[in-house]
Amino acid sequence: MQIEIITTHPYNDQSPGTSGLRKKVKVFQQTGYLENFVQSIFDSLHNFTGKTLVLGGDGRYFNRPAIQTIIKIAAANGFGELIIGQGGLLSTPAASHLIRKNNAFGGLILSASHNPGGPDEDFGIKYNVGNGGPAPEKYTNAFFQRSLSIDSYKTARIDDIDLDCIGAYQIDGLKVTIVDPVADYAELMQSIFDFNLLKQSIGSGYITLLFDAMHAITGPYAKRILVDMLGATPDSVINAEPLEDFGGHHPDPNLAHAKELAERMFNSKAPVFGAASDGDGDRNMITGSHIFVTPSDSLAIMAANAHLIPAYAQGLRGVARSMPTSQAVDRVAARYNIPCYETPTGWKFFGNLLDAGKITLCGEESFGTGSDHVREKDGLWAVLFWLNLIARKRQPVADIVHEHWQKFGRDIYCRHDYEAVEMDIANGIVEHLVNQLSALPGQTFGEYKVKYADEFSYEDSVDGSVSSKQGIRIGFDNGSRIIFRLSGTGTVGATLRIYLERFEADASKHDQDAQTALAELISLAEQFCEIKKRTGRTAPDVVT
Ligand code: VG1
Ligand code: CO
Repeated sequence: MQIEIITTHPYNDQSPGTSGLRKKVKVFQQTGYLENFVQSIFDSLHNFTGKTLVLGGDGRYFNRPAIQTIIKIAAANGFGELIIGQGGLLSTPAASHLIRKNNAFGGLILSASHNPGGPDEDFGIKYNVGNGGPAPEKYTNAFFQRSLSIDSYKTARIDDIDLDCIGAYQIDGLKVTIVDPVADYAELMQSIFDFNLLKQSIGSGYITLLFDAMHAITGPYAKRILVDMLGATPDSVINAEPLEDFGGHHPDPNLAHAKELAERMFNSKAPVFGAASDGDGDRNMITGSHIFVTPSDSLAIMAANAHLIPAYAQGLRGVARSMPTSQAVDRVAARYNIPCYETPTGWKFFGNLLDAGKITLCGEESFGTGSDHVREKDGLWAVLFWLNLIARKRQPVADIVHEHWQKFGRDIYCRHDYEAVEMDIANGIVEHLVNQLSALPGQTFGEYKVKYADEFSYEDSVDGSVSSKQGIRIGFDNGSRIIFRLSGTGTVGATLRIYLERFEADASKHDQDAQTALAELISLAEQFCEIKKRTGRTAPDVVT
């Protein structure tokens, strides 16, 4: 294999965010941009000669050329085998599973997740380590440092690989294996859930369902598992064909972006269960006939009922949630006397807890839930979890949710996103918030008395690493919280996320609309951060 060393110049903006490096496609198309980042990753890793790398992406625009480029750089850097999803496709959880199943050294996942795709939209790349999970911060920091001084990359002079043909090729010392992106993942799902019960419940018509793949990666997965294996009617999966631009939409599974699903779940002929997933298949939105389940509640309900699922019948070792996720799961953990961990936003912080066997389930308010079966959040897994729950409990989604609230109380919750805020304004808001923190504790605002106000800092209980500045928290005496964070996945300006939460124990008040129930906290949040005042905006761009 002929290897070339190509001279390059460093870019100064290759710092990975919450989940990998995300930029506009046009940025990635600059000379050497992708190459630099991939070489910076390989330069920061050690002892991988002859080892296996998993490679795949969510199929968005630029996926295929990027994979061909990466194959050549990986070959030149000495990997022994590349396992690639057919067509260059792999959902994020399926990639995580392939890394684990094949004892691979790591994997590169090409995705910008829920961000839009297309020539003028977003692309992304993320490195996952040998446990199948996103690279922890010590790696991502090293990648960035290396990218600032890189002056050359290595590439192999080989022809493009035919990504569409399943099979193995040998190119000198390199083996390239093109695999069915769905098969191993489907088998894993079969080992976790009660597929016979699901087949019966769907076949008998007890469960009717609608899954919106949003023209993203989960289409082929949902068709194979829900339709071919479990017998759902083919029209149960909508927007099933992956498109490079996701049909021009945001592949973001929430009521705002999964419009068709939202409409059908709230009309008179609504199916029993409805769900959607995001660009790379790691997120999930759960709905039932005339009900939307907030992700924080979904995590808590899953934890409370996990013993009904074959793989978790022995109970949970512990649970974890990201800091802005509601405290609903904490109540379940307390009731069952299992540990509950609070981590910063981003799946990379769950990896150590999962590896150490401290937790079995974990989740985030941003439509992500997962378990120790892989090291990523997993959209279809959550869908199958809920289907299995409905089949076992023989209850509609709304009843499951209401029963849960009766037992544990309801953590009324919502998130407001202000997108593409000018950087200077966003930084000004954060500074303004930080300046107030020391004076807030003890102050009373209406029925809310501030108990603590700080910037969240996390110490990993497994390796002792510390991650600071992970969001601003204002907590009140009655358990309510307001949290402010700047997004680490956007590509235009800054996105301010405001998370609001209030506990309601009284079952007669559980049916309130969240925005109404949280109105006082919402206006307090504005008083603290002044986003409307400073931007002239009147409302958030997205409310979830
Ligand atoms: C967002 C979510 C976070 C999630 C991350 C990656 O990050 O808030 O919970 O882990 O996206 O998810 P941020 O920094 O924009 O708030 V995905 O599905 O984009 O890989
Ligand atoms: Co995603």
